[in-house]
Amino acid sequence: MTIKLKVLKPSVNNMSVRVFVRAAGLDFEESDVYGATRTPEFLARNPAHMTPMIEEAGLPKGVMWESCAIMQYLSNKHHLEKFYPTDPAKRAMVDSAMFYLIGTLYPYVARATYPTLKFPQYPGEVGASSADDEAKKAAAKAATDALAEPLEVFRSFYIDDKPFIGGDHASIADIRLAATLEFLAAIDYPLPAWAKSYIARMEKDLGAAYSEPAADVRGYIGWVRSQ
Ligand SMILES: N[C@@H](CCC(=O)N[C@@H](CS)C(=O)NCC(=O)O)C(=O)O
Repeated sequence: MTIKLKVLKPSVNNMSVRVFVRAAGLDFEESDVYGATRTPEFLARNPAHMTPMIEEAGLPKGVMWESCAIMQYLSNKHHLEKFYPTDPAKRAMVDSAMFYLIGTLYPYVARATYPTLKFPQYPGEVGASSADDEAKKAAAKAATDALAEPLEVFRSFYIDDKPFIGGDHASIADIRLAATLEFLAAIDYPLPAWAKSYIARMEKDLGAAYSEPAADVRGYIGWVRSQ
């Protein structure tokens, strides 16, 4: 059955699933929902108005969102051991890396890059408040400075002496991490050498499955920076 995937192309949350369905060779149909995520029709199916979203008749509510959960679900459903190992200990590392990314690394990435990317920031954050430009710049800088620690955790703990978090092959956690790192180009973040070679290794390993969705993210970054 063809997977119906709803996406916003400049987003790295979306890039993760877009890379994954291509790399896994799944049968999918992708549609761009730019400007449509808050329409009554979309909200009726997905009250969180979030992409990436997949639609499948077999899902309890017919749709699901959250990039990591989508990759986990599709890996389980299609027995994609290579991307999401079934061995509990190996799987635990992949899960831990993804939770750490979503819960710790990504909020820093968003606060550091969203102002430049012209994406809305989350309520309660300095960037979304009525604070002046100086306070907003200081907040973005604090988030940028905070990136070094989780990045180093990915290198030293999750990747360690292997090419990927998944070992010899890119796992869904690697897809999620590499896509996230793409946004750091927006602020000219000085990526450590390991991260540059890691992204290159991902792109080499996954080929067009990686570079095609990455081109949309990179194209958007190039466009905002040219404004
Ligand atoms: N944690 C979620 C984040 C998803 C998310 O923030 N999606 C944004 C694009 S980056 C979105 O669809 N926004 C549209 C909206 O809220 O209307 C994931 O990893 O999938």
